[in-house]
Amino acid sequence: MEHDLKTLSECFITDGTYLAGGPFGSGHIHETFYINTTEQDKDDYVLQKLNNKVFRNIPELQDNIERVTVHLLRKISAIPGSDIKRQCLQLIPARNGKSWITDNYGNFWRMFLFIRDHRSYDIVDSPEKAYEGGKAIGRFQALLSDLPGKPLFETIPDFHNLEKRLENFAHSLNIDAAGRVIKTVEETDFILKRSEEMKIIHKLGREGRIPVRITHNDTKFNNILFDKDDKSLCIIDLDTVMPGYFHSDFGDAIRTGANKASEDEQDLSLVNMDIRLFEGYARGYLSETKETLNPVEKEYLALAPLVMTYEQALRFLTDYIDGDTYYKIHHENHNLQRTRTQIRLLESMEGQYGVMQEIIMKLI
Ligand code: ADP
Ligand code: GN1
Ligand code: MG
Repeated sequence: MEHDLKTLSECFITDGTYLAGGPFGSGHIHETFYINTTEQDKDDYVLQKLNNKVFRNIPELQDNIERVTVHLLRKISAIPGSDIKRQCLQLIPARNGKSWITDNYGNFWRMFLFIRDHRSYDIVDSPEKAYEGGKAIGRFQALLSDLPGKPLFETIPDFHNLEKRLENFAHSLNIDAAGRVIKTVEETDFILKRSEEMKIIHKLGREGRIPVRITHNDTKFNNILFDKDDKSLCIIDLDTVMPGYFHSDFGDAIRTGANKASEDEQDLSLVNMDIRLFEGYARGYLSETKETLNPVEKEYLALAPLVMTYEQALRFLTDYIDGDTYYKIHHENHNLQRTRTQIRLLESMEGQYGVMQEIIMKLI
């Protein structure tokens, strides 16, 4: 559907005048548009049509984002020399007094300040960038550790709860809504064989051996923006900031940032985890969090990338079997392709797990 981006943009209190807008970025969830303004010296914006099938309670979601962005802004602006327009994600208020609007079709929209002169990477090519990414995630967690007020709203219940995801998977296999189960025998077998060992982090949480903290929960590498010198600038995509375990953030960034190929690479021979990128990322992350992590969190850190890659394989496979109801896809077998890539990546991590553990031991 064509959207009237000009009229929608004018529902928000922007500084510059609307010039043009078009699709932007490679996110899998929302529809994101870049809004260019006429004046050279005024800000540009990002307009998003929110996916309210994935996020069922938009007012609570936006309340979380308001609280988180205000807190980050307060802390980052106190740092001398900070560039808050580029280091803080900032919501633009709507004219209705809220931070979102609804259009005539019942769609929800919000607007952010566009972070100027940034770089974003779907694939990471150097340990230095990986280090910067790790540092950024660790710092983000530290900055949010003293968020005041009630616990954040759980925007997607049980988001990283593997037990629940495996239950849903079993249900999807039974229903076979798209008649695709027959095409996924090998992948399903791979998933089911590992289900017990992959639940470990969740079990540790339930037993109170690792604490619930405030985490980002979607630390895909392209949600970390960099500046032109490849120093990390800002973490975006704050929809899933909520209570969680540090392991999810540590692991998911490696899943995406230490893979030599893209998340949906067709040529599986190109998919593998580069141990130098893992080392760089872990070094950066631990430089910020070493003092905070408890001994059990440290002990299981090396397992986190395997668990998150497993979870992602499971999520893509479930969506394929359900008939592609969750992720945006670009071709018919996209979710199956993505599943196979994640499976190959997990095999690569399994082969290097001993070295991953040694690296973490050395760094803590
Ligand atoms: P999704 O949940 O669909 O991934 P994101 O919030 O991550 O949505 O936005 C999609 C993409 O839009 C990002 O990967 C990034 O490239 C771009 N983007 C989002 N917010 C901003 C911003 N404030 N400034 C610059 N680019 C942004
Ligand atoms: C989605 O929103 P985006 O594209 O950054 C998803 C993540 C997945 C990722 C896989 C809210 O991330 O959990 O890991 O796709 N976000 C949500 O590419 O489900
Ligand atoms: Mg994103």
